[in-house]
Amino acid sequence: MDILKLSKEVSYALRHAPHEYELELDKDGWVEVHQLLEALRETDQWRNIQEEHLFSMINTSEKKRHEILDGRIRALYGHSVPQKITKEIKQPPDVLYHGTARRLVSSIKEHGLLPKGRQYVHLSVDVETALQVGKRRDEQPTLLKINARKAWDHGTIFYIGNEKVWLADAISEKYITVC
Ligand code: HQG
Repeated sequence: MDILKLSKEVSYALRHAPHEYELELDKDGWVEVHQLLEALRETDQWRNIQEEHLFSMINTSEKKRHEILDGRIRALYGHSVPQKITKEIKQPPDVLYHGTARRLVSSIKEHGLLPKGRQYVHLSVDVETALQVGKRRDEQPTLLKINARKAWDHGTIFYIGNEKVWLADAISEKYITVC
């Protein structure tokens, strides 16, 4: 079982394309584990997939992308489905980071951080994680420092994705410093 490939397909199904799998996410992004398993088993590649493979996908991943609770599974962040996934509002750490491509910085300085193709802007709790995110788009990514304390105090809503990933609807350029 190729667990990395499985994780990518589960992310695709639960973040972007549940309808391709005849799945319906509830408002918090959950689906029944057995429904996901049945949908995956329809392809040859995942014919023998069991719940234990989903557990090992979650337990061996360096990022906490998915969670299973009471027979249901969901992606914790990254959604692009049309129906808005509700996330828990929470006061963020005072400082958050975002890693991005050098070519995007001038637009971000002008318009702030926008969710683009996803439902939320994604922010990292530490520099290393933010740079890893940015490296997906640029081998020498730019690090942005977010004054999350000030943004929160001034009314920006933040949501928790997992312990390392925070979400926001948008971040005004007023709270962003280019490092
Ligand atoms: C950029 C992965 C121009 C933004 C990662 C980013 C993360 C702007 C891109 C998670 C902009 C959106 C999300 C503006 C934002 N003008 N560009 N005003 N505002 N952008 O992929 O944060 O590994 O949707 O800087 O690790 O890169 O899949 O967001 O470059 O946690 O679990 O628009 O996805 O997680 O790109 O990544 P994305 P992201 P996984």
